[in-house]
Amino acid sequence: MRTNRTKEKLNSGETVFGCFLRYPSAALVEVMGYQDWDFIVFDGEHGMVDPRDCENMVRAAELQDVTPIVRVTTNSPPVILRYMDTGAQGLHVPWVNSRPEAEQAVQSVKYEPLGIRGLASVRAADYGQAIPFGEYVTQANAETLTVIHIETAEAVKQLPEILKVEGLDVIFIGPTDLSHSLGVPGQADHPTVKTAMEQITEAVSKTSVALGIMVPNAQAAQEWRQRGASYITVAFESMLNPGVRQFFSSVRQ
Ligand code: 3PY
Ligand code: MG
Repeated sequence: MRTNRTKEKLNSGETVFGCFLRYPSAALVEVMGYQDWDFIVFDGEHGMVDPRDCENMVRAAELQDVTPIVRVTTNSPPVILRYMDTGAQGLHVPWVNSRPEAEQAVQSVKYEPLGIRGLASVRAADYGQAIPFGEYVTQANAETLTVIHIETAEAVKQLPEILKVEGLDVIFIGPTDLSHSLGVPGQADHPTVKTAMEQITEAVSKTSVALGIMVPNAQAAQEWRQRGASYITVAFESMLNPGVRQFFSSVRQ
């Protein structure tokens, strides 16, 4: 099984950068593999990525040595299983609002004795062709990365309890859903949202769990890096848009 380079970097204190991709395209992952991302998040929540697409996108990511991570729609073990079986090395679980939900997320990613993930000769296990199951299980438990989204008012309230769960690698702030939950949809800069984010940042800083966030641009990435975030993501569209706009502002004068 491959080393999870994103997890390795995070564990050695480095900051990692990733991109959310909602389009089910292995070719696009291959192209992005030339762009120096640490990881790409294949989006099965707000994107069209189903398990079959995910498997091909994972292949492209492996080709390019980018860590393949997936975001699922729901915190459900059978749903998570289908995506993790493709060989994705990490999982984003949206809308985690309580300690039991956080436990369920970790348990869906890990095999015995850490979790309940179903075991079979799937792609993640090299189809049972490479190493004995026992060794694979140990490696998979060590290499997989569990990221949970804290993106509701309830989750912020429950965060001290959520942080007691063993096996969480990243607490991820979802600014858009958080603003929505706090009654100011889309206003990630609203004081109420900022206060909630501050609470999350402070609670996570007292633990060994990494802080992650979605940012709109490089300036916000730098700001969040200074505030202690080490798992920083952007959306594919926020990268594409400035380049295209700049092109047209130069050529259509
Ligand atoms: C949010 O902002 O709600 C997210 O989930 C970002 O990925
Ligand atoms: Mg969200």
